Amino acid sequence: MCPNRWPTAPAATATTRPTTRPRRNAATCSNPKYSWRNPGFAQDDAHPVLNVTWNDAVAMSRWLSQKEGRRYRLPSEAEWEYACRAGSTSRYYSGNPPESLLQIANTFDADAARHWPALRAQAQPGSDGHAFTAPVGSFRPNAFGLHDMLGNAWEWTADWHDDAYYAASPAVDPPGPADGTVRVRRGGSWHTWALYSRCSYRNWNSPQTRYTLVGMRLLLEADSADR
Ligand SMILES: [Ca+2]
Ligand SMILES: [Ca+2]
Repeated sequence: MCPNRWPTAPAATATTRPTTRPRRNAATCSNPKYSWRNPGFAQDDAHPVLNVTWNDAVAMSRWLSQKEGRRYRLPSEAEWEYACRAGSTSRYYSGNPPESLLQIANTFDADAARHWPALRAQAQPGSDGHAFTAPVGSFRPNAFGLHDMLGNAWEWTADWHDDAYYAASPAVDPPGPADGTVRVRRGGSWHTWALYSRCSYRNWNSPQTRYTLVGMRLLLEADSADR
């Protein structure tokens, strides 16, 4: 679908002045004119980075590890889900009702649907307060104190995707498949329906893919002195 149609309203007004022309699904758009510096709508440094590839995330973790002398990396898919659930067994760490997401996550809500009228039927009823990205930490954290595990930006994980992997994986701390063609992302985004903004839901892209919904969350390994 249509890189050159994503978004066309001036960034400064995009959150306050709904466009009258339906925009297409951002998930399939990757116009070079948009980047992590310019996702197509207003952001500042408090917002999550978007438009970064899996390769970018790995490069960032290597750079930061070298800079600080500690080990940063992407979480494995299992680590990510453990961190998202924080001991919960429900769809969301707020419970099972989709409407509970409004309290904990920035997803595709009624505010966002004003910019994509054709997708209104899929929108979360009600308002989470953000049509595009929200400043990180705007919503209450889960039981581990982690914010935005669901919604706001999809998060790359370290793992390759393999549908059959978990049927025969180690039960504890599975490290992920040894190889593959696409990397797993988790958690949903500001443009994602409640159905997909669950702790258990998986999706994936090639390591070279970037678009306006996908960012990263790096894990900092605890030093032995921290444990
Ligand atoms: Ca929203
Ligand atoms: Ca997220």
